[in-house]
Amino acid sequence: MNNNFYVRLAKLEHEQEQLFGRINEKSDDYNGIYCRYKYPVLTAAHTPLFWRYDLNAETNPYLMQRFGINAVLNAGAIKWNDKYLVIARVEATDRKSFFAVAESSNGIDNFRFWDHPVTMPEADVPDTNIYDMRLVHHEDGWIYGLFCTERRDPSAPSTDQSAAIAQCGIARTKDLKKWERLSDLKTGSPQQRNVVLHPEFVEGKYAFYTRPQDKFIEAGKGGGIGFGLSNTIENAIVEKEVVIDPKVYHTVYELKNGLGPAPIRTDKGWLHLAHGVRNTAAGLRYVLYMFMTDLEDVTKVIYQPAGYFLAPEGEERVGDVSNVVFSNGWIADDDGKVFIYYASSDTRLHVATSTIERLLDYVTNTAPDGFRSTETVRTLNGLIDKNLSEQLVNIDSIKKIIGK
Ligand code: M1P
Repeated sequence: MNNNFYVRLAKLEHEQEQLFGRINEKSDDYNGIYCRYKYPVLTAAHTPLFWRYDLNAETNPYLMQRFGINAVLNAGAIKWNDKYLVIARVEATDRKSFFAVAESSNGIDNFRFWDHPVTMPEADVPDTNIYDMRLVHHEDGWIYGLFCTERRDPSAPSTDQSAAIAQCGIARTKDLKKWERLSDLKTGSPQQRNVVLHPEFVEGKYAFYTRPQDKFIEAGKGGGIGFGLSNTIENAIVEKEVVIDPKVYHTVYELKNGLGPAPIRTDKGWLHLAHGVRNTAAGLRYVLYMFMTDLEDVTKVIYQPAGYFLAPEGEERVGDVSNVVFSNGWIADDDGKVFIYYASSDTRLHVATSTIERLLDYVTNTAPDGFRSTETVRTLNGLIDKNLSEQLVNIDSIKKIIGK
């Protein structure tokens, strides 16, 4: 018997049970809008040992990994049978991503992957890579998964092995296990990523949020969060794409942006979470921002706070693609609690919690971007003058109360 094999296996199992059993704690830096949790909810180390190791001492005497997982990131999310489910982008060490469902009973810790990843049927033209699924329980009764399907650019010369084309793949399911693949979304744009299905019919049609782009990385002439309708979902075609939330110079979404999860309906409007990208001397910086659209006219943005809602902090800032936060999944509970799943630096998945009430307060009461420093100072002076004139809070007495 190979004792070393069993000693190491016991250690690996023990460490993973400790990881699963670790209670997630709220971090101390609550900002009144949302609360981050201290520990990532999913990492590569959360994937089952039986995905990574051949657990037979005869065929794997050195207990070496036979399958490498590089990262677990950008996850769609849904409440299903009273469980919090995320469908994560799992990236193997061969760079290929695939989807895998993990579930938790409280949404903040003890996420465990289902035994098998999703076997996603391929489209007519096989996908080279698939990632970033947005899950939507549509009013037609199906659960849809919209995701990016990436393939090599067939027009690229053989000397160029990095030219790629991104499009929106569409699949549907009733149980998150068996998936039916539909045709990729067709639009007038050369490429698409970050496409999201609106959960309700609009004018009796399927409604899509898009992100038109000319190139694989740069949005180019395209960009902005677009919107369009399709008569069918089986062969979805968006003939007319209108940009509802454009890129804007010198904002956090100057270079490109993209919708995150499907919007949440509230009595004041549709709440949206999106990512914005700007360039810096250190490379691209991805942050999350929010906006709200009208209940009657879903293409009309009625509130949009200036700046970011959530930006990478501390350890979140470092990973495979540093200085990135990205979200494509959130869950709103019936009691108004909201679980926001976001990945940091294309490496791991986190959760932050808020409530519909707080998110509405944030979105409707934070000043919009004035697009110039003068306007930023005007906004700040408005707050300063209000506080100084009202004198509602005496900082010294608060310091006495909290003993500082
Ligand atoms: O690397 C950051 C993100 O880049 C892409 O997002 P976008 O299309 O907006 O640039 C996606 O590949 C995403 O998966 C990734 O997290």
